Amino acid sequence: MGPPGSGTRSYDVLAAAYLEALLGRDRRRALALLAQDGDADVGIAELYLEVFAPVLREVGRLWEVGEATVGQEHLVTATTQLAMARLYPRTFAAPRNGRSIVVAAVGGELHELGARMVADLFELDGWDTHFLGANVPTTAAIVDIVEREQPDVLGVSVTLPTRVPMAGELIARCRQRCPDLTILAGGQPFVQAPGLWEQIGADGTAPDAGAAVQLAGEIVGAR
Ligand code: B12
Repeated sequence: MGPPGSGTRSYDVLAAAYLEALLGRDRRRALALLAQDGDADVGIAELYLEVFAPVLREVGRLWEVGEATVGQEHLVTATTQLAMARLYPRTFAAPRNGRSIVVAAVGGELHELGARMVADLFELDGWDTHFLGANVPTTAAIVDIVEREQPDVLGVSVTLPTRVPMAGELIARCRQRCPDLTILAGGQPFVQAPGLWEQIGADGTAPDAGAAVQLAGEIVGAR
């Protein structure tokens, strides 16, 4: 892993320090750590994929084994959302590439950060992004946006295995209305079960937000 910005620390060392600060409920220190190398130099994709995502997964693991409280998990989540938003002046400054994507998670799915990372890294790559967030109450609401925006790609994010069937329903409905739409499905169930994306009718999946941008670029570029 390369050093963040002009500093000498690697991203995994930064991730460990960020997590430690947050488990100590010190968000001021956590946010200062991220800014230490000068925000302008730190890679946004690297921060997302090598600091925020592993830290969120680790706090989930700690919670599962009883070593982190729900409060600590919420603090990590809330601070990371803030840290992501703080990078937005740079995230949204990339030159446009003329492509667009809608990213959403279906009703009952409260996990939002993975989907948001996907949307943000597409934005950083120059796509126009329509991020609906987690828990969009009806599939009709998502279909409606897709019909109005006519994006190149729909990204459906799922974390809870119980939400996979509803994602499949959404994909089927979008196919009826927009036959040319490229649909990617992603999130932890798709990492754990290779081939699940195909079973629910998607055109592909990717294990992380960076790989999702690459795959979508390849598919849309080949059309
Ligand atoms: C934060 C969190 C929450 C928060 C979410 C807040 C929010 N605003 O997002 C809250 C407190 C709401 C929550 C609730 C619950 N959670 Co929770 N949560 C987590 C935690 C700690 C982090 C999630 C996260 O942000 N991960 C980091 C992101 C970046 O990773 P990611 O989602 O995998 O996304 C990446 C890729 O998958 C991919 N990707 C994602 N979407 C897409 C889409 C496309 C198209 C593509 C191509 C790629 C792609 O790119 C992303 C970025 O690289 C995880 C731990 C973990 N292992 O993730 C548990 C975890 C997901 N939760 C879990 C559970 C059990 C729950 C609850 C059921 C707990 C409960 N009993 O109430 C509820 C369910 C709520 C609901 N109905 O959804 C379990 C799920 C186990 C399972 N398989 O079912 C986990 C794994 C914790 C654990 N170790 O047990 N949770």
